[in-house]
Amino acid sequence: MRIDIITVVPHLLESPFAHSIMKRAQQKGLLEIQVHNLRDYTPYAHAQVDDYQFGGGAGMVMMPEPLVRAIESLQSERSYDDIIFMTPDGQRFEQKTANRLSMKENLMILCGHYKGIDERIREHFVTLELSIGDYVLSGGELAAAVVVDAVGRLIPGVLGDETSALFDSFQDDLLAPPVYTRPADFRGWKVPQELLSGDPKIIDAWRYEKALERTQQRRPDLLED
Ligand code: 6GU
Repeated sequence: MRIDIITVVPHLLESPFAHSIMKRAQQKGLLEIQVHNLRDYTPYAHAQVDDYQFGGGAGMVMMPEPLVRAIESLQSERSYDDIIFMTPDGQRFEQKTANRLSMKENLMILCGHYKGIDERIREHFVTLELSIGDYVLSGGELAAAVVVDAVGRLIPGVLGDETSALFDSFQDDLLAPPVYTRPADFRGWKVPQELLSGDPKIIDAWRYEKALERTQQRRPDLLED
């Protein structure tokens, strides 16, 4: 999968993909992430990319021309399955969306800044608008990093143990069960006997029961449908 990200703050997106699983995904050739500075595409003086909004009001709006130049320049190289705009008024990004996006070949992500982007870009280019939750971030970059991480780790071969994503919280509408590591007795706090039993049936049953219990306690809404 290839993901192109357009932003006015490319530095914000350096570290999130340079470590851990995202780094390994790129090294394995399973994921290519290209971050593009919107200012490289503007025809205006002083690398201007935003302007006052028509009708007045506080906050600048990202101008259409630099965005269209960036988008069309990328589109001339390959076709995109989705052009995603990160925005707090978008559809809520959930595991189901991550699963669906992980099967795509080429994704483009636009990061909004300031008051947002000119509406005509949303109408004519954007195919999917995503929010990562009901709170406002200063820009779409951190939200884009969240989406790329959640999607990237689902690409087949990215996670070392192919089955491990299957046990994630939310993957089956259940929260993950508790986990333990050595020592089996830490300060007198003991690891549940079931996990030490060595019997896969006992272990699986215990994990399922705890996942269900935890979901009932913390997120009963997940069990409703
Ligand atoms: Cl995608 N962008 C911004 N600026 N704020 C957000 C968001 C996105 N999702 C939640 N809050």
